Amino acid sequence: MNQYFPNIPKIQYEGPKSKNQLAFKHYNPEEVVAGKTMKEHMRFGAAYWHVMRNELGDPFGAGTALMPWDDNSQSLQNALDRIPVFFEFLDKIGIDYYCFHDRDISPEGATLAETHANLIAITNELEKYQKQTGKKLLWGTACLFAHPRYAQGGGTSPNADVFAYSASQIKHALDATHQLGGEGYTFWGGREGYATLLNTDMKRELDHLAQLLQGAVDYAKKIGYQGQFYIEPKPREPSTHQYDSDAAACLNFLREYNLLDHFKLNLETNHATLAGHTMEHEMEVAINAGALGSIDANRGDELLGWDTDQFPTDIYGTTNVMLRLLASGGFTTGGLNFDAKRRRESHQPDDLFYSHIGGMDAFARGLKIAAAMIEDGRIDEFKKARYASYDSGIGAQIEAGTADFDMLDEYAQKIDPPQLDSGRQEMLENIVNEYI
Ligand code: XLS
Ligand code: NI
Ligand code: NI
Repeated sequence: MNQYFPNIPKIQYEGPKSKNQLAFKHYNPEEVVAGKTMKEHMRFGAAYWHVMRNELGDPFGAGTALMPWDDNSQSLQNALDRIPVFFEFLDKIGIDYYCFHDRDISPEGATLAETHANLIAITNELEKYQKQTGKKLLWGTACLFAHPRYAQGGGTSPNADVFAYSASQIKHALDATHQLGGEGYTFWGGREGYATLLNTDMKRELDHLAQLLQGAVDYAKKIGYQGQFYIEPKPREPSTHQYDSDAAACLNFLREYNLLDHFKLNLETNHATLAGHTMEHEMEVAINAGALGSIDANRGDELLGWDTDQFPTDIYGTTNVMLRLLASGGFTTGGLNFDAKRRRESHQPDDLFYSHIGGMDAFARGLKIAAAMIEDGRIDEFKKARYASYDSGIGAQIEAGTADFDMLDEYAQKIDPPQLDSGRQEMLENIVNEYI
């Protein structure tokens, strides 16, 4: 496998002192940290759409990415020809999992039947390569946002024929995911939202969205697909308001429509910040509900207010993710999927490697730092001590639900006015910086 990236060797771990930019400084796949190998903790995935299909355009200019293997056509042959390129990439970078949208692996045909036939041909080819290389599918998804028919939504389109198209596309994407042994299946509702309430029946759209998800759950059962379903929250972009706007909104939606047993969340850092949250906030919301499924690893830019999908190189960010991942027991079906793209200026194929190496190393450092912080225990102890008043006495009665308002009123009138301890934010930040 050395045809499409001739300048690139198989990327190896060389340790923190190495100056080789085509080597890992921190990601050492077989190194054991906190009881598991790094590889087992991370379960890194590559996004087919970014690695193979992102031309690196922006709203003001055309794509810049050099893809010498691609003839730029929408033909099935061109789609087939991309597959060995992708697997050479996976092999050289040492990533075991990948994720796809149906439409980025396989082109739309002249009819829906032809579209589905294309996907079957591509799925068979992917299966062949997976078998040859041992690479695995983390999750699949259907692209219900790019084609103009989905301009007003997929499941939430006001047009019932579009709902039927959505169902048809998901059905076939589920077949492909099932055939490829996909460990999960994601719904990212790119167009499942609205631009203005003047033309939108929100209640009906949400009912329809729930019906679409229920249909997918039912179909998966029918074909014996046992992978994990995910919803990926994002507040806006492309639609003005997306229904799956953040972790809490998704969980409420799933609860309201009795879907909570079938779905977990696929959280993305850049989406968290677009929603006005931190990634660690989103993770805690999901973990508290037992619904953390998978992670789309990237970051936003503090100066730009959109989904820049930058590679995660911020060590505070990766540490915060790994802290929560470790505390929650780690991934089962999920992984760290690099939903991240190179900057428009980084247009050469080699940049695919530099970017992923950086992301993988940043997560490896995050893992080591998080494991050391947990082992140190000072922050956990501080947090625990902060709530100690609930461990006994009146606090324990409050938590047990045995203190009613009369009792609390009587208690409050008896005691001296409450004295607060310091929250010590700065001291805790200093402890974090001892490790970074
Ligand atoms: C877009 C989303 C998308 C999903 C998969 O912002 O992150 O890439 O991960 O549909
Ligand atoms: Ni994503
Ligand atoms: Ni995104």
